[in-house]
Amino acid sequence: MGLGQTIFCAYTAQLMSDNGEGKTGHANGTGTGVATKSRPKTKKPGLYKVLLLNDDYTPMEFVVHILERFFNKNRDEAVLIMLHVHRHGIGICGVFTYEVAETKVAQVIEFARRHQHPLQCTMEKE
Ligand code: TYC
Repeated sequence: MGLGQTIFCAYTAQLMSDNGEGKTGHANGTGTGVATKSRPKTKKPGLYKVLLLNDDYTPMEFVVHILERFFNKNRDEAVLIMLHVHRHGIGICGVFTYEVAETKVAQVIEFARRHQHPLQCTMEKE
């Protein structure tokens, strides 16, 4: 399923012509019908926190850059999040739908790997 998923639930998708009473509808031959409706049923997507993990080697400035680049944080927000992770061991970068969170985690890990930093990132259901 994709993002912003909508499930259409046709809960009364029956037609009178199928109900054994003939095409006129009722067996008494009045030619009346029964109104039927399909109700679009929406389902909220599950949300996932993307978490950054502390380590002893990744430079603080690199983590700040990650938060600006992949999580659209301004400098001050990025520094606060980085320091929170540095002090507490783990911190939230953002909350996203499953596929977006998965993509962010992969982007962060790959970007860190390319720069030879051990920075780790994971996701967790809200
Ligand atoms: N602890 C690192 C240091 O002192 C900085 C750091 C912060 C690393 C946050 C990872 O997710 C992290 N250089």
